[in-house]
Amino acid sequence: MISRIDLRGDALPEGSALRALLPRADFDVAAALEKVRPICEDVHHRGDEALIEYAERFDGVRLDEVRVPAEALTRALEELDPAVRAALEESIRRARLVHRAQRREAHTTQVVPGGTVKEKWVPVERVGLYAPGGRSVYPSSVIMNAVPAQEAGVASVALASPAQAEFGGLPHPTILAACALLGVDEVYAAGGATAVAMFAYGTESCAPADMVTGPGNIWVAAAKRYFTGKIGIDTEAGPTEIAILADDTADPVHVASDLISQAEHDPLAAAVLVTDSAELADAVAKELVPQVGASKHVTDRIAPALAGKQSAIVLVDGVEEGLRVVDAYGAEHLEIQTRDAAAVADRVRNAGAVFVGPWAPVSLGDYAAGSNHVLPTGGCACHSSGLSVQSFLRGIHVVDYTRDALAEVAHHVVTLAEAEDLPAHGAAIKARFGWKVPEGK
Ligand code: HSO
Ligand code: ZN
Repeated sequence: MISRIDLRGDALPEGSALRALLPRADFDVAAALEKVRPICEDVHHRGDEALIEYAERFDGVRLDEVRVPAEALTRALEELDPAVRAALEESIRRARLVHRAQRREAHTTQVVPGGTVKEKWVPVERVGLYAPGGRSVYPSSVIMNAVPAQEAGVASVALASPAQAEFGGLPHPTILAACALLGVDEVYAAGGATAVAMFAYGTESCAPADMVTGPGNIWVAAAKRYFTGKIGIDTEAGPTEIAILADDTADPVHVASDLISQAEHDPLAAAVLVTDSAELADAVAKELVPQVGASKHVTDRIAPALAGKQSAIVLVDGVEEGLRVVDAYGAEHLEIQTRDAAAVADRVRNAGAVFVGPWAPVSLGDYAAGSNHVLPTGGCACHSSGLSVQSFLRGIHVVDYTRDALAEVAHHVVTLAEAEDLPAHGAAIKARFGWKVPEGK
């Protein structure tokens, strides 16, 4: 059901050599890029008409308009199961607590008397959020995208999600209800690459956005890559990953259920257990069998995800070596189920989010820890962070110098300009002082 990689005995290799020993799914965004290019350009040139045609082709439903009417949002909220509503509200409340604390204050540094650099934080003006449809109807992801954007102060937040034939061409009602709870009232029925193109270029009914975020399949990732440089994007989301660093104190029942929980997302999802306990490895492998058998999405997702080359049980000599392995892997989600889990978690350098000890499973973070669940995958945790208020802010340096403060450093600026053979740069300084370089202090 799940393969094993035995890294015990020999010293572990360093960096990329170690990473090469670890399992990972193929997720070839570059190949998909070629296919999404004509679709994005079609949306560019034909706007809403193209969106309506693609909804008919990909989602099997003919739309009158792509913008979702306000009444549909109100109705979706009225018809929402009260238990789901209460859970979404609690999830929103907790996410707001955590993300509000991420707001940034302007900070001014006095470099010299009369010379300051202020860093001010300005939200992106308009953001397009994407929520997938099909097998991944995740109102929780609407929360994880909308809350940081709103807490950052983004003035205009719109959302797109695929048209669903069974709901008369509207996006899924739970997505609409989540939008209503969040106060996102500008919603479009558009899916995949076409939705990203709609936000990037704008159409008759949708104004262009400065940034697009949100999870999606390979087509969404490819479209985001296509627009990189034109608009802002969050990190390209690949298939979900869970890594668990565990020792002999971990409960194999919990470890197995947590591995399965993320395998449930996708046949390409990765579930990786790193342990120094051969007993735990055996117990987890054994425990997976009945738990997988009892789960709902066995054949289409869980079994292929666990059996895929991206998933494995990795045996290491100790927790120390285990830490090196999980750092080399850079998981989207990393659980620490060891003795002194908090101390071990403190030493982790590469992970999208870390879950400490037996009572913080990834499922908690997916829905209601307050943390964000839009996290870097595919090893991108080595250089990127999950979605946060910061993702929607731009830091702008505001430079303010007096005459004396400029005079003090003018000779250095002129010297560097000459060293770079850019005398006009120096001249811009000299012009202010009668074409002479003031004597520095
Ligand atoms: N684990 C997914 C997010 C999610 N889980 C949504 C449930 N719903 C990626 O972090
Ligand atoms: Zn999940």
